[in-house]
Amino acid sequence: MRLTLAACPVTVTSMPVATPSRTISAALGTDAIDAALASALSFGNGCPTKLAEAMRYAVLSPGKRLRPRLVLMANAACGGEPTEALPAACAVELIHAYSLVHDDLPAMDDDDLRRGRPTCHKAFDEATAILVGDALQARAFELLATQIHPAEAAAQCCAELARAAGAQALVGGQADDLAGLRPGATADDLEHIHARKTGAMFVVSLRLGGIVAGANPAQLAALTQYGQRFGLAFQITDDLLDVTGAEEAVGKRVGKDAGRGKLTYPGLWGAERSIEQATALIAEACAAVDQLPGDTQPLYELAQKVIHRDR
Ligand code: GRG
Repeated sequence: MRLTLAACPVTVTSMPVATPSRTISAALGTDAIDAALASALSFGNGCPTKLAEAMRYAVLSPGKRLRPRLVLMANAACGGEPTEALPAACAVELIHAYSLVHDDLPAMDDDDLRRGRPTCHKAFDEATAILVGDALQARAFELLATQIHPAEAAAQCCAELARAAGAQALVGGQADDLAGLRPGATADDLEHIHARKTGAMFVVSLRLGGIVAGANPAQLAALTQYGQRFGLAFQITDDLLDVTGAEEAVGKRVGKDAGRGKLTYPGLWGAERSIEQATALIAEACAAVDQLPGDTQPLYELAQKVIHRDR
């Protein structure tokens, strides 16, 4: 079932009015991202054929490419030249793909379906899936260090991505999520997990796009605000899709959260309030980037898609 706002009497008043503008060019859409990812995963001597095949299987499978698109859109919103941000776009998607591969392992979420296909450890084997994650992380930082210019921007991108993917963010959030929330946990407890597990990768995607464009601190702060709100709205809709989504559309097993007694936003607030909250967050996200000097239209459009998505 598609998420719908029809039942939700929310008037979004703070949404900036979209002005006709240059939209992100087709050359920087998902086809360009996939071509750059394929090129980043072409290894020469030394990489075993099976490992390279499994890395490509995990990364090039039909995901939404939200994080790399956010890198390019943030770059355009800060007046950059998005082709220069493509290595950063690839780097965040490699980290994201690694996290999905490891999350699907039996020791973690134990899933057999991802992006509409068998998970990496099912299509290959567990040891290969672990190594895929290891190698994708290393490749992500290699791309940033060697293909982002100038060197100061490369170093900042490496530091920010490392922090977002590390113990205080993605990995820490995952560890707390696996540990589970105590009975009586609140929306703040849930947000503390999701801000690290889901939100940090969205925030860093936007910031990397800005850094490559030479954004100033105020512009990076605006991108951070957009990313925090976008990330939380995305998580709320992710939880809603687990309740209402169709497995073929979502591309992964649904109904898992309730089956495991996991605390979710619809579980905490109900579906209608969850949709209202996601809608309000998206309006705030769009308002946050209102003053950026470049083309913000793609950021507005992607934010809208998050609350109307069916996958
Ligand atoms: C293993 C360190 C480690 C972390 C795993 C990614 C993750 C953390 C868990 C996956 C479970 C999950 C549903 C997380 C919430 C949101 C999320 C990251 C969804 C997947 O992202 P999408 O929808 O995926 O952007 P695609 O396939 O479109 O790229």
